[in-house]
Amino acid sequence: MALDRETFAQLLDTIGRFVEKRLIPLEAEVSQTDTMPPALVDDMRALGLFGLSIPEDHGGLGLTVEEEVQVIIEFGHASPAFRSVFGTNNGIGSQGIAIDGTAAQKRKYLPKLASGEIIGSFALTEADSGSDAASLRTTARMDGNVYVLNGTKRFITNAPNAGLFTVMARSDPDNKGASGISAFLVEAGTPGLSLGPPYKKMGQQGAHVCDVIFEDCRIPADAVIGGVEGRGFKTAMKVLDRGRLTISGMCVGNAERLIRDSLAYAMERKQFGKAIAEFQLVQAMLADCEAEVYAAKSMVLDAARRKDAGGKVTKQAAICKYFCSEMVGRVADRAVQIHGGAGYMADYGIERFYRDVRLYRLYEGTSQIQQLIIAREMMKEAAR
Ligand code: COS
Repeated sequence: MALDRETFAQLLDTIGRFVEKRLIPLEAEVSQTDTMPPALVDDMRALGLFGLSIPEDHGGLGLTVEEEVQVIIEFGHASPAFRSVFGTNNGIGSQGIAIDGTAAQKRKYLPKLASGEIIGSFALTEADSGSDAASLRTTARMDGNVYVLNGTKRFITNAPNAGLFTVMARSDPDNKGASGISAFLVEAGTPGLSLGPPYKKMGQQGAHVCDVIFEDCRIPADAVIGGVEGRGFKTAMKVLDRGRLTISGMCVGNAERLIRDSLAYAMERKQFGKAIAEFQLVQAMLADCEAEVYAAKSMVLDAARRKDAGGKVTKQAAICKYFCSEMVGRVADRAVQIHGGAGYMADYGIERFYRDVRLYRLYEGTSQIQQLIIAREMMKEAAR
């Protein structure tokens, strides 16, 4: 543990109160306005939330993965859009640097990401390269002592607010495979970098996504993460291994919230002369939710501990992402069912969560990609 038990318990307690008192009351407003109140973002900065995972010597809290997952589960008790404000700074928007960056890159960017002075964003996906990430076509051509980027990145989370992009691009045009890809650090405002309009999404209003366009965008040679070409795909995969654990934590937190709301509703709502929670068919739905979230929480904490112990968790991270994202989808569906007509009405917030959690089965690798990774890792283990 990076923090002593008492300090970490205090942190969790502070975050729990922040979620209950500040975030939950704002859920409907943020969803309706699609805007995050700037004062709330300032409070998140003051709490250190942008630097949960960033090492202490670079200005972050330096939490272990297990601690970070516990914090994220707490955050999952509120709408996912809130976590998205600082999610990329702790995850895909900073981890490329934290894992594979040079000492100079870490010194230059991690403190600003940890404080929330800048927002980090991860640009991997393209129009024709989603699940097949290694087929990406954005190019990084060397011209004298600079790289020239050309291409369009699609559906990039937090891009509208980002100050720094981790961009995967093909630095070796003759190499169409994973080893032809490098990861670059590109600052917002660099000439040749522009943004598409924000997408209208199914859910998670308040979190913003757009395309990132590179047209003859010239960046210095030392913008390659780690200073070595050809390692960008592996950097991206390592970043995703970690990211998939924190998403799993969000799934657990969201499921806990949905169970809490569904149980409260079922114990209060009366039909046929008694609370609907007294009916065994409703109890079955509640029990299935509780059993599944217990399994999900146990597995993500186990995988996080394995990662903290230095193990490779590619398979475990994929298992967690697969199970937890599918689990919260089932829990959200049952939550609507338990709430009946009220579950379908926007006033109760349940239908909003139902839409919000749908994303978990898609981003940072679809459920089908997680299945593929799990089976591949099983075969590798068997062959050893
Ligand atoms: N950690 C470290 N290295 C990894 C790795 C990981 N988790 N996963 C793969 N690699 C390495 C492999 O070992 C291989 O290296 P060698 O050539 O030295 O052996 C290299 O990366 C290429 O890997 P692989 O051959 O497995 O690549 P594939 O093109 O077959 O695809 C999948 C791998 C499908 C797993 C990958 O494309 C993927 O995760 N797709 C989903 C992308 C995604 O999540 N997109 C969401 C966008 S971010 S919101």
